[in-house]
Parts: sequence; C-alpha cells; structure tokens
Amino acid sequence: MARSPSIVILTGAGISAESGLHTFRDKNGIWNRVRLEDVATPEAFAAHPARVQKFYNKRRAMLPSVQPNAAHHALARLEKTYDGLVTIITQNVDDLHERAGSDSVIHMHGELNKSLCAACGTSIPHKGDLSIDSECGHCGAIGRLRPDVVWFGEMPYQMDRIYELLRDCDLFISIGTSGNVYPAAQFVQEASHGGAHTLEINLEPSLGVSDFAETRHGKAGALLPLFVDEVLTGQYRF
Ligand code: BV8
Repeated sequence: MARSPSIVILTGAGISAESGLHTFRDKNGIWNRVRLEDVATPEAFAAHPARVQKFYNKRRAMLPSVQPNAAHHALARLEKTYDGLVTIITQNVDDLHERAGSDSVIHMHGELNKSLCAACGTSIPHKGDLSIDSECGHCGAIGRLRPDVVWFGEMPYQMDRIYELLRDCDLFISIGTSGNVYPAAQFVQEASHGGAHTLEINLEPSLGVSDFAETRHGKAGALLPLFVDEVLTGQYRF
C-alpha cells in the first residue's frame, strides 16, 4: 500500500503573530526596537549579560499570557489526524506549538522556557527570570546560566536530523517566516532537491518566494485551518 506523503513544516515568528507575540522584521518587529547584535549573539552576552538576560526574561514572561492561535491548532490537528508523517521545524523559541497539542516539534533555535548551563552544558526547563546569579539545577554553578536559545553565529540544533527530514519529505511547507535567517532560509531548496513539492504560506511574499512551487499569501490563522481541511479530505493535490 502506497504510504501517505510525509510533510515537513517550517514555522517562523509570523505563525505566532496572531497570538500577540511580536515578529522580528515587520514594522513593529523586535529588531526594529533593539539591535540583534546587542542581545542575540554570544559576544553580546559576554559583554552585557544582564542586558541579554533582561531581553529574554521579558519575552519569556509574556508566554503565559498568550495563547496558541488557529494556525497552531490547525497544525496540531494535522499531526493527530493525517495518516502520514508530520514534523514541525520551528525557528520560534515560544511554546505555542506544544501548547496547541503538537508533539513532533524541533526547536532549531532553542526554547525560551529552557536554560543552558555554560559550566556543565545541561539544558533544563526554566520558567521565570534568569539572572547573572542564577544557580544551575544540575551542577550548582552560580551565574553560568543563559537562555537555551541559538544566537547568531551559533550552530542551530538538530541540523543532521533536519537535513535528513528535508531530503526525505514529499511536501515542504514554510509558514510565517521572512526568509532572512540562515540556514532555515535554504530549507526550501534542500526539500526541492529531494523532490518535495514546496508551499509558502505567509502574510506577504518572503525573500525566498521564488524558490517555492506554490504560494498562498494571507494570515496563517485564516489560511491554515482551510489548508488542513483540504489535506485531510484528500482535496489537496500536489
Ligand atoms: C549559523 C533565536 C552556521 C533567538 C534566532 C555572520 C556571522 C555568523 C553567521 C552569519 C553571518 N552572516 C550570516 C550568518 C548566518 C546567520 C544569519 O542568517 N544572519 C542573518 C541576519 C543574515 N545565521 C546564524 O548565525 C545561524 N547559525 O549560521 O551557524 C551553520 C550554517 C549552516 C548549517 C549549520 C550551521 C543561527 C541563526 C539563529 C539566530 N537566532 N532566534 C531569539 O529568538 O531571540 S533567529 C531570529 O530570526 C528569530 O528568532 C527568528 O526565529 C528568525 C527568523 O525570523 P522570522 O521567523 O522569519 O521572523 P520575521 O519577523 O523575519 O518574519 C516574520 C514573517 O511572518 C514575515 O514575512 C511576515 O510577513 C510574516 N507574518 C506576519 N504576520 C503573519 C505572517 N505570516 C502569516 N500570518 C501572519 N499573521
């Protein structure tokens, strides 16, 4: 029996926009208010740890007050109901995919709700603020904890598994990302080379729009529930 096509989905900040979390490069985006060089690089953390901790503490503190939106729920429904493999690779560091019920999620840029100890290398769940004198719950080191997020110039997580998924998938969908950040911006080409059909679902054309075989532009919260219905009823053909 022919297996159902496997689906790999890349998400970016745009999928969390309708939940009230800021994107990075839209008009009121995060990088329009703070320089990424000042808060999202290892050098920034080494030079100004308190400033970097404050930037992430503020974003972490917002998570309990926002909810997954219809786009997150649609992807969770797809994973639960579709009879083929569905894997989400997210650039986001929020927990909205998991709170919507998605299980197969790869956080290639890390997670706000985890801390990483520079002394023992352990990543452990962390709610609340991190400060320059936080203690590691694993090794007890003081002042060595950082947010477990991947900064510019650092290696994203699970890249080997990601490239394997991209090579083997039949359908690659990119949702809510501007295509500015690498290596995520090249995933569509990796998937295409592996023979996948590629679809961009985004508010507006991304920088990589010409790499996609199919595009649907509009709000993810409106487009995704309809798209998932098309897939689950067998209407969606590629
Ligand atoms: C790497 C975590 C090697 C932290 C982030 C010089 C030195 C070193 C590296 C580089 C260099 N020059 C270039 C690089 C590579 C660099 C890079 O890409 N820089 C950019 C600025 C050019 N990349 C790296 O350093 C990466 N590591 O290269 O290691 C390597 C190479 C290959 C293979 C292995 C290893 C590490 C990058 C990770 C950085 N960390 N996040 C944090 O969150 O604070 S990235 C940052 O941008 C964000 O976190 C976000 O995840 C990411 C991508 O942004 P988007 O998600 O796309 O968000 P954006 O606002 O841009 O776009 C939102 C989109 O949504 C828009 O298009 C909008 O229209 C749309 N939208 C809005 N509302 C909606 C919507 N769509 C649908 N519905 C809506 N309602």
